Amino acid sequence: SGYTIAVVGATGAVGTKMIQMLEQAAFPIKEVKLLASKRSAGKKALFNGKEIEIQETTADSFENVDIALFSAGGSISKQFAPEAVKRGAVVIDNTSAYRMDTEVPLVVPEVNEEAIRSHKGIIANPNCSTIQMMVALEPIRKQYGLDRIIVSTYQAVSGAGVSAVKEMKDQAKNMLNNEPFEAAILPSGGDKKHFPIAFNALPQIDLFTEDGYTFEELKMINETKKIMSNDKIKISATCVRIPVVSGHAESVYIEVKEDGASVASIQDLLRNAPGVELQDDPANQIYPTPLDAAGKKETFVGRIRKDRDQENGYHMWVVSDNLLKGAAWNSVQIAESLYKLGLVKAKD
Ligand code: A2P
Ligand code: 11C
Repeated sequence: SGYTIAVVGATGAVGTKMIQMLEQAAFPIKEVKLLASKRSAGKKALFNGKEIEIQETTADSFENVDIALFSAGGSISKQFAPEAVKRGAVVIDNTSAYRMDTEVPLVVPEVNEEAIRSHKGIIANPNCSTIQMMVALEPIRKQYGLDRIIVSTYQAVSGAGVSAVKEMKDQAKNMLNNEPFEAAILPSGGDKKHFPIAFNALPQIDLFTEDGYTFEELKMINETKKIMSNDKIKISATCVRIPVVSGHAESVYIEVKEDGASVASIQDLLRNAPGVELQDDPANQIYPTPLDAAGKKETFVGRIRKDRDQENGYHMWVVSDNLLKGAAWNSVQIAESLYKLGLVKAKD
């Protein structure tokens, strides 16, 4: 007995990690269905050492499924999430398709687990760069309140999928060998121009909107307000892609509302916060890096400093594996919360 779980996008950068994270989930699993496009049908993947055949995603794939984890792009979620819900599954969607829908809870379990109680079939997993910032800032918000957030990101290429990582590695190899290289994916598959990411930094993630912000930046802004249930937080973001495979890093500046904060008190809060590991000892060169964070589920925080001019201003450096806490692990944690709160009964 246990849940029947579907993974949609099981061959992708996030989907393959979802399979690994499900192996560590704190709920009983009866069966895992691995779904992708027709191109992958018949390929095999391992779950707990057992080979499972990947199937093409169709509406009927969701018969008897209890929980469906989606990470195959927004249009696939739009097409199939309602089909899964119609068949009685709870959908945990890792795309941006439903995040700002007022009917859909947007959840980081360390921050707003209780929001899943109001789900109507779909629960949204926030954008990776938003999630790790929420994990780091919620303990500070709870204690001192937050007036303003200014964040600049240094985002890994795996956030753009398996093919973008391959393109970066090919570019790097060719550049080192003085051979011609191609750029066809980044900064955004949907935009007109493409630039190399190897040995570069691209100040564009996703497409530009009318006012000069990218969609990735607007995701960080709008999702933060929704997750923290506070439209009044002042927040601005600059999102940059750097040639790292996995692990998003963020320089985060905050202004707290209440008096009494200090570097030491913020360090104490984060030392005891769920999902956070404090790595903050500059004298011994201890601070988080993407290479260290890759493969781990925690959000790492270091370089906590007081602003030199602004009385209530603090700076910090926040790093987490974008494919784990930023995506697959947060999705599986939401499934754990559904189980823990008794919100999904296995169908048989
Ligand atoms: P496939 O490998 O069969 O194309 P990434 O985010 O790494 O680019 O991965 C995208 C994921 O979305 C892959 O698992 C991919 O499967 C899946 N996908 C793409 N198109 C479809 C589709 N039409 N139906 C279901 N899954 C899809
Ligand atoms: C990136 N944050 O690093 C993006 C990937 O809304 O789920 C995730 C996009 C999303 O490129």
